[in-house]
Amino acid sequence: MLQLHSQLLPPLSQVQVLQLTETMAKDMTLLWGSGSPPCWRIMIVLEEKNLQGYNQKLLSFEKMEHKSKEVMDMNPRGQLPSFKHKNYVLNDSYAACMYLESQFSQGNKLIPDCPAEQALMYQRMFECPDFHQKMATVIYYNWKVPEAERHDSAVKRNREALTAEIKLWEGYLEKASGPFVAGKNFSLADVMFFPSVAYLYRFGFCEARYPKLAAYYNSLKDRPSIKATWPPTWLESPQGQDLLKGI
Ligand SMILES: N[C@@H](CCC(=O)N[C@@H](CS)C(=O)NCC(=O)O)C(=O)O
Repeated sequence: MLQLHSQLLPPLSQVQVLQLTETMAKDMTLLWGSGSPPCWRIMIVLEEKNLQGYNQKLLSFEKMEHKSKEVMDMNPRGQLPSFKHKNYVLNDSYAACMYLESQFSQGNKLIPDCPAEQALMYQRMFECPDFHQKMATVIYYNWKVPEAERHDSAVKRNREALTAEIKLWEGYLEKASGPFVAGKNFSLADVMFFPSVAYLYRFGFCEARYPKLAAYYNSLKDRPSIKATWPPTWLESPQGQDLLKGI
């Protein structure tokens, strides 16, 4: 991958850097859905790496556009995000974000060099699917489980599992050495974690009960990369559902 600051070449001007990053972004295509945390992760990384100007298409889950031929051709799982750089397909948000960070040196560095910081970053980053899964199990219970198969005991168990998971993260944030989930610097761990945290609040999670989580959410929601990629459907209708009230 082209290094922007090669020692053999004179330094590039701001305008040249912008032109180069624009050219790189033109080789990228993202098919995405509004409000989807995995889609949001890739969009945050693209902003952090100054890769604006990529080809993108907003598709509707309601209209089942994630099962359209255009998506299925790129992603046989029929899921969003579907992403490619040149002809390299990276449909999984973790794969795409790690690839972008390793291939593009410009913009913000999202994996720290310090071994201790890096270890914590990877640990938190790969714990995020646990958090996300437990939240999704509660939110999508009625949608996923047919009426005849629903049980109050399962709802209770799922909510308890989510509560325990949230307590774990509240504790992590309490012990963190900085404002980010893996310490002093914004990293891929935040890229993975923040969209799921925002999803919690979108679904009626109470800010007062977990002050560290609320502070984390409120401090990051105005970060430029996050603000620029805020789900458009959430902007259109700021009031979400209250499925997580009482958690
Ligand atoms: N592991 C994938 C998960 C992607 C995913 O679950 N996408 C959801 C939207 S958030 C989707 O497309 N669901 C529709 C379906 O599975 O049919 C990633 O992290 O990118």
